[in-house]
Formats: sequence, structure tokens, C-alpha cells
Amino acid sequence: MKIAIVCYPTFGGSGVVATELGIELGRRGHEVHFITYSQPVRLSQLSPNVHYHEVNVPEYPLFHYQPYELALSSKLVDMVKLYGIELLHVHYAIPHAYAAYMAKQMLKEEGIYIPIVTTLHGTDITLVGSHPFYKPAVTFSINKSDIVTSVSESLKEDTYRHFHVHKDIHVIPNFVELNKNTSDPSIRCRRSVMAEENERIVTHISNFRKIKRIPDVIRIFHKIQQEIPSKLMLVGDGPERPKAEKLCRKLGITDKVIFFGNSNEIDQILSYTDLFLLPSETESFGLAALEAMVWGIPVISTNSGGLPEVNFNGISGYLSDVGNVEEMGANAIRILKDDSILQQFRANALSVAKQFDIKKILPLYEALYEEALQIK
Ligand code: GMT
Repeated sequence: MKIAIVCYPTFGGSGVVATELGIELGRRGHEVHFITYSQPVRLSQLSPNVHYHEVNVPEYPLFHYQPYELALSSKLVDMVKLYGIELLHVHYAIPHAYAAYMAKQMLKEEGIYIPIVTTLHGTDITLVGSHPFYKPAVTFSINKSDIVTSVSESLKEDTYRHFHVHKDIHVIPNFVELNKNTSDPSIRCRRSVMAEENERIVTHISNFRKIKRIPDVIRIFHKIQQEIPSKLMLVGDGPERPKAEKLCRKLGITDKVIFFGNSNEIDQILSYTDLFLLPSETESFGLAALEAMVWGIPVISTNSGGLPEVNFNGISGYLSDVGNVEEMGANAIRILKDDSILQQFRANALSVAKQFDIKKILPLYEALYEEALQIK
């Protein structure tokens, strides 16, 4: 199949999922065309099956906001015609589903039919999409997609709750690549950069937005380090970072916290990690937690949104109510204080992660692509 993938090319979960999906589709012999405003961060290597086309948005002083949707839909039209692309798979409804629909209509005028698969990722529904300023256009573009998927049951329910969507929504969970190489010597030797031999390593990865509740991450760690020698790795960047630095200073733990910013060394950091923290206000799925679990890392998370679909309470980690820092701290200590308990949680986390093996999940998308191609 010749598939165009539209996504945000950033470190955000939706872009990561779209990129990993495209790379794996390419490995399976499909021809994949990423169409976005810069090369996706996880797309390190282009190949005969994986291409990237940049959407250019020329600056013009008249425009207070540059019309990205217009440039994207024009680019989609051009690329579909040039490469004979058969299907558009757009990740994150805003504004991708809208731009795809416009492209589809333009192509129809020229006698070319192209189906649209839209994958809903979370904030396109919960935080941003349901805002009254966007809602009519988001509702319209979801309903006009040929096939709609969501990354969790929770997000599917949220979509029906927030929007008058009359389409079936297929739940296809996010996925991970298994077989991470923990014995890679270049990975092993760098643990000393992060912590002493006797210290546990606790990690959080996110875009440091309010929804991630970064102060809770720090307060949970503050409790952990009072009982267990440990270090906190904070990976990612965003608006909450200055506040996080300030809170570390206030709690007197700056020497125990490392801020990595946006890092391409996620696997290296995870390979040394003993516990992952994700105390978000909500997550449609929580890909960061799953990416940790594949390294056999237990997760302390909240129980909101789709998190219970990924992190199983008492098995791969623990789940608590949003803001219950006391309980999250106590559960973290319970896992970390005893080697045998930690090993049990590690094994469980990996076995739960195996349910989300990309090899199992990708055929679900392929089946929907086949279905989409039958729609005329
Ligand atoms: O977590 C974010 O804020 C980034 C956001 C995105 O759109 O890139 O992530 C969303 O999509 C991910 C991939 O499907 C999910 O794993 C995240 O849970 C979801 N974020 C939220 O729902 C807040």
C-alpha cells in the first residue's frame, strides 16, 4: 500500500506513535510518505520505503497566523498525485483531519478518490478539541473521516461524550517495539553519570505541561529519597520546567535531580531506571509509561483516562487518584525498598508491555487500511 502519514513531528506521543507506525509499515513493505512541517524526531533514517515531504508555510506579513492547514492540504494533493498515494492516515485530529478532508475534496474534483483514517490521540479531544472555538470543525472532520481510531477505550468514551460523533471508533492501543538491548555495553557504562551504585533511579518523561503535574513528580520523589538513596531523572521540556527547578531548590533536592531537557537518549536513560512516575491529571493512554515498561520498569501513575488500560494496579505498578502524592510516594517506596519485590514488578511490567507488541498491533491498522480502501 502507498500510505501518507500526517502527524506532529515532535517528541509528543502522537508524533512518536505515527513515526514508529510508519517505520514498521515500511519494514513490512508498504510505501510510507510522512507529510509534515519538519522531519519527525524519531525518524532517523529514510529508506526506499520511507519518505519525508516537508510542508512549507511561507511567511507573509498580512497573516497574523500563517495558514498551515491550507499549505498541508495543498501538499497532500500534490503528493497524492505525484506518488499515487492510496490512503491518508492522519494522527491528531487538529488540524490534520480537517486538512485531509479538504485534500480529499480537491482530489475528488480531479476524479481521484482517497480515503482518510484519523487516529485520535488525546488532547485533540479532551483539552484542545472540545474547546468551543474548535469543536464544530473537529466534530465535522471526525465525522468526515472514513475510519476513526482512538488509542484507548477511555478516549473513545471521551470522544462520544464531548462530540456529536456518529462514526464507529475503533480502539487500537499504542504499541512498543520489544527486545530492547539491555546488554549493549555502550549503554551500561554510563549509569555512573546518573547515580551512585547504591542509588535507585527514578525517571519521569514528558512535555512538562500542566497536565503532567510535574510538582507531584517532584513531591513523590522527595518522599522516596527520604527513605531510599535515589536520583530523579527528568526528561523533556516545557512550560512547567522553571517551576520544577524552583520546587527542587525549595525542597533542597537539586543535587538529586537531573534535568535532561529534550533528549534523544531515552533508551539509555530507561535502561538504568528502576521506577517510572506518571502522575498526570489525565492521559488518553500514557505511551511514556509503556515505553518504560518495555524496559521492565514498574510505573507509579494516576488512575485517570486510559492509564488503567496500560498500567495494571499491583502488577506492573500502582495507580492512585490524581494528586494523591502521599499514596504514590508510599507505593513507590514499597516497590523500591526490596530487591525481590522490585524484580517481581520488573518482570510483570515487561510481561504487560508484551501485550502491546508492535507486531501484534500493526496488523490491526493494516486491516483497517484494507477496509478503508474498499469504501468508495
Ligand atoms: O502527552 C501529551 O501531552 C502529548 C500528546 C500528543 O498528542 O502527542 O500525547 C497524547 O497522545 C499519546 C499517544 O497516543 C498518549 O500516549 C498520551 O497519553 C496523550 N496525552 C494525553 O492524553 C494528555
